[in-house]
Order: sequence, then structure tokens, then C-alpha cells
Amino acid sequence: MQTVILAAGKGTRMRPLTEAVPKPMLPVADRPLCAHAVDAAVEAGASELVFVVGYGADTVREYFGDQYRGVEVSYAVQTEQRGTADALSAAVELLSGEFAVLNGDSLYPAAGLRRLFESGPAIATATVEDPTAYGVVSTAAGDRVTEIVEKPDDPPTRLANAGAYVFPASARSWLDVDASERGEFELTDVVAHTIEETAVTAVQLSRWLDVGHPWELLAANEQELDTLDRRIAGTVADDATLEGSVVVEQGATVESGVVIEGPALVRKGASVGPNAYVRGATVVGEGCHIGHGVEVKNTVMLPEAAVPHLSYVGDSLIGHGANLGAGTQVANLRHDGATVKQTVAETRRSTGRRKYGAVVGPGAKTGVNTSIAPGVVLGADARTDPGESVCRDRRPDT
Ligand code: TTP
Repeated sequence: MQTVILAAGKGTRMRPLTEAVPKPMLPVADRPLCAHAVDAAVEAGASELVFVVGYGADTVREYFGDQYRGVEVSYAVQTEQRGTADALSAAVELLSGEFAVLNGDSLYPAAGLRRLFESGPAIATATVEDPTAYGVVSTAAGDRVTEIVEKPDDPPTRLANAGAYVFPASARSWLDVDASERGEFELTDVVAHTIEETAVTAVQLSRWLDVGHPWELLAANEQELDTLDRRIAGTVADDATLEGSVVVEQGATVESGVVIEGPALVRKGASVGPNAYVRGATVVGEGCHIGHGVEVKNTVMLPEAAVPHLSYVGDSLIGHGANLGAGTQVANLRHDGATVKQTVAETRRSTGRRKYGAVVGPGAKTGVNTSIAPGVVLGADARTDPGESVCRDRRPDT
């Protein structure tokens, strides 16, 4: 089945991380985020991949090329990010027959996508605690979809639209929908039209993770690092201790006195130590450096980031090329133990986590002995003074 991957979004909620790399290419374990959806689609039997690209298009093209895992790849460009139905419109000329559409920013199980692909017109659903932030699907007679409503205050079910669909060929002429309340042209309205025209099956996924916010990028890495098998291909000092499922890629170095407790991934060109402690679900990205006396826990370091001396970094996201000066400490737990909040697109949001550190933008640099409070965001290229205590976000626009 031809499978369209929607990968053109701006990823505004993921800023500042997406200022250096588009959301679909943010790292999740050993691959970009959208490669996980694509791999699941290939395993489920996708016969051709059609990417809709826009923001950061070149990096997506470079990674997937014109053949990916033996499957032909083509690209459509969405010039302005005006919504998911608008994104699909960009690809319409490339489609023939029944086709599938997937969000490029979700983790899907391959078995669930296989059932979706075999179900004719269908929509993937997942049961969620709080459906009010999602499209909510109602069904009758078991699995026949009767209604889909976007972000209702009073959700009729707990079945969320998981952003994976199979559309009949005729849906190609139903993409011209009205703008929604938030001013976007949305695929949910195309689904609503499809329900009126034909039977649409709800295919329940056993697992689904929508990765829209920084803390969901942590969750995605936690989930996918758990699936990696231990592999030590890099250079590891004799007295370093690697416990559990640790991957040290070829070209990575782990120096004397380092302790790494898996799951953890040290990518090529990265160096850890001497005398560092890495634990929890941590990704040390390509070319990153963790130096002497540094503890890094449950953190994703994007390529070329560095924490060179005497620091603690917990439950954090460290952007491309960011550098935490000697002695920088990131707090990841409030004194009152409350769930940590973060400001996302100017709105205070709960991260749902008691342990959550900082989001450090690409190119940011902290002065020596900087302290950063839980949930703080440092914007791209932000600077802090030596000894500074940073309790509020530091973004170029604030
Ligand atoms: P969203 O997560 O709704 O949008 P986004 O990725 O731009 O992120 P944000 O809301 O933080 O700005 O998008 C869902 C999927 O659809 C995602 O895979 C990106 C894709 N998409 C497009 O391809 N084009 C678009 O115009 C939009 C809005 C989304």
C-alpha cells in the first residue's frame, strides 16, 4: 500500500530543539523520530513511501533518499504548514488507489499498522486517560466509526485518533475542507467526510506515543532504548563499568572510571569520561562529550552537545552543540514534589513528570556554576552568567 508520511510540520511545541533540526529528525534512540513510524510501516507492508516535507525538508530527504529498506521513496513539498489535510493535498498527484497516511511524529507498533493496512478504510485509535487533547473517535457495532470530534470538552469515548489512516482512492477528492477553529485544514474533517461515504473501521493499537512536546521526546527515548540489545563496538577502558543494555557505537570512547547503567546509547564520535556516571535512559548523541565528574541521568543529548566538567544533568534535553559550563547543575525535582510544568508555545503545561529537568536550546552556553530549575527552557544560543541561578525561561523573545 502506498503510505504517506506527514513530515512537514514546524514542530513549534518542540522549540527550541526544532530550531536546529525538524521534529521528524529529532533523535529517538538510534534513529530519527519519523524513522520509527516508517520502519513500522515497512514491516507492515508499505509498498511505496511518499513523504510530505516542508520545514527542514532537506534533512528528511538526505536520510531516506529515494529507496529506503528496499521500498521506493518519493517526496511532495508543502510550502506553507497549513494543516494535515493541506499536507496530504501536496501529495495527491502521487497517489493512486487506496492509500495509507501516517503522522511522522508518532511511535506505532508494526503489528497494529499491519492490521490497519488490512482493514480497508480505517483509522488507528488508542485508548488514552484524557482524550480532550485529541480527536476522539466513537464507534458502533464493535469497530465501525460513527463520529470523530476534535478536542471535545466532554469526550464521548476515550478512543484517541492516533494519526494513522487508510483512505479509499476517492478521498483524494475530499481534501478541500474548511479551515478548523484553529485555522488549519485538518485530516479529521476528511475522515468525517469518509465516514459519511463509506464504512470506516477503528483499529485499536496496543501502544501509541504521540511526540509533540519535549517531555514526550524523553518518553519516546525511554521506550525505544528499552528495545536495544547490548552492543559494545567502541573503545572502552578496562576499568569502565557498563551494566545492562548499553550500546557503545563504533567510533565512541568510554574512558577510565566511567560507570554506565543501561539502557543507554553512546553514539559514534561521542566520548564519556574519565570518571563520569551515566544512567537511566540516556542518549549521548553523535560527537557529544561528557567529561570528568559529570552525572547524566535519563537525558537526551543531541549531536555535538557537551557537559565537560563536574555537573549533574537529570531528565533533560540538551540541544545540538549546547555546552554546559563547569559545575552547571540541573535540578529535576521540586521541593514540593509537584509535577513539573513547562511553558510551551506561551502556555504553561504539565509535563506529567515529577522528575523533569531543563530543555537547553541548540548552541546555548551556560556559565560556570549555573543552576537551572526544573522545567526551565534555555532558548537557542542563550547564555547564562557564571554562578547564575536560572529559574525562568530564557528565550530570545522573552
Ligand atoms: P502537529 O504535531 O499537529 O504539528 P507540528 O508537527 O507542526 O507541531 P506543532 O503543533 O508543535 O507546531 O502535526 C501532526 C503531524 O502532521 C506531524 O507529523 C507533522 C504533520 N504536519 C504536516 O506535515 N503539515 C502541517 O501543516 C502540519 C500542521 C502538520
